[in-house]
Amino acid sequence: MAIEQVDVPDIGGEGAEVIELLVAVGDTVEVDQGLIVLESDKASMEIPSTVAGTVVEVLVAEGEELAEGAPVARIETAGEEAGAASGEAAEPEADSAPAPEPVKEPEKKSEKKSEKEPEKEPEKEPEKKPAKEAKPRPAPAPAPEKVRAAAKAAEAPPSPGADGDDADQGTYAGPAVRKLAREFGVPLHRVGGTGPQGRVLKEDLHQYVRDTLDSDAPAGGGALPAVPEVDFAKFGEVEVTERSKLDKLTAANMHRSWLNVPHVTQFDDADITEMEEFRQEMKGEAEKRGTKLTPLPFLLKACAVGLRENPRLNSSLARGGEDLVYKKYCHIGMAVDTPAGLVVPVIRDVDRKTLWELADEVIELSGRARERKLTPAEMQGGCFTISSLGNIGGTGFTPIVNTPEVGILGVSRAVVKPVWDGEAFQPRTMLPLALSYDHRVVNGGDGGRFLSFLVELLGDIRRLLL
Ligand code: CAO
Repeated sequence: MAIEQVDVPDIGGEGAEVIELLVAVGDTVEVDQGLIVLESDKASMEIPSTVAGTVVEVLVAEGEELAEGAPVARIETAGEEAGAASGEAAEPEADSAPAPEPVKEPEKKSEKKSEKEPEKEPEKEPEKKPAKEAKPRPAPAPAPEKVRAAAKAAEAPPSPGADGDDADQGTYAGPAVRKLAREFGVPLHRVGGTGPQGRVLKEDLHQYVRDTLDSDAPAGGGALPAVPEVDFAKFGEVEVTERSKLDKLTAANMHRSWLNVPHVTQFDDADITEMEEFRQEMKGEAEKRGTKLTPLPFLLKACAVGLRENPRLNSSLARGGEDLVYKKYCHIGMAVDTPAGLVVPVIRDVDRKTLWELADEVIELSGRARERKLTPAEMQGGCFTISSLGNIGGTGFTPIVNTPEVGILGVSRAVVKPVWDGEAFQPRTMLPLALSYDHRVVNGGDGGRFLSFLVELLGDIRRLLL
């Protein structure tokens, strides 16, 4: 028997909060089985087990902030323990059956915590405890205890004078939030915490700053009039559910884009009759390859060619609008509708990939998006976004630009329509497209040219080769 420790892998360089524990002490886990769910500002992701065995210790709690290398759990495996096995043989967990132990764990934790807490600088401890430090220790048990104690200490109210504000005692917040509050000069105790046990989250701080700015804005100025709270229960039965962090982040991003970006949306229909014939012909081959060729890979390809020909659509504003950054790469985001909320994984180098490669990547990324297994890095670096509601329906919608990108293509359901060819109506498969763009960067001419070009490309997909 050996005890292996599972740590947080590379999660894209930033800290993330534990929002769910997927296992408990005594559970049997397989390799790649999720142990916990982390949620950062950009994504929620499962942290998988790297070994198979029985969970003997869960080293984190919901609400803790973790970074790469932080210990997650200790797992008893069937294999031989590498290195200092003799030192660990004396440990109770290694000698006895692990399952009956968990009841005692919380007491152990708090004892160790009170012993070690006073010397710690709460704000910095969790980041300072990567697994790389903990792993080489001959007896691994004390290291995770320390980590846990440190994480708790970081989350707990600071000791008087620790951050110079005694009034913040009794306020729970993670180290990153405390740091941000200090930078803004925000008294934490005034911020209403919406996290577990009233813990102050980063979004709470953002909201506090926004509210303060709004309330300070001169009457008749740019402040948004507040929407009054309504007691809906007065009018009938209601059920109140707490929104997921992802949901709230999406809402904040949409709001920011809506308020900052002057949107224009242009519409057109692409005649995809021939493209659809080709796609249907390819269905057998797609099946043989173990993939599925939907209209989306064609749209990705057409957008890549369109962006190459209309580089303004592949740019972003920088330095507060002083500069325009033209991107020489072509990474396109695709909106994916998941049970946890809207996510936008980014397909890299679309211009250099074949339709088959794009088809595979659409399936792979949308699958992992729905399983909450995307990393933050996989949602960064987009140049343009496609939001396809083709599988859901509708005749058109006005997508919101995913700023700092300057364009987004909304795709609705293709339908067969009678189209006048100059002599008679012909049944043609028409795909409704809506291009929204940032009018600070893209003018009507750019937008019109880009959309007309897309329509041409999709109308005759041979042109994608040119
Ligand atoms: N017109 C007609 N049929 C369409 C279509 C369109 N525009 N787009 C897709 N379809 C068809 C596909 O061809 C497939 O049918 P077949 O199996 O017969 O070929 C079926 O609809 C299902 O497609 P899919 O959803 O599995 O795959 P996709 O490549 O079209 O889309 C994805 C993938 C991830 C974009 C999609 O599943 C999704 O999540 N869409 C929602 C995006 C969203 O929420 N946008 C709004 C953001 S703003 O709130």
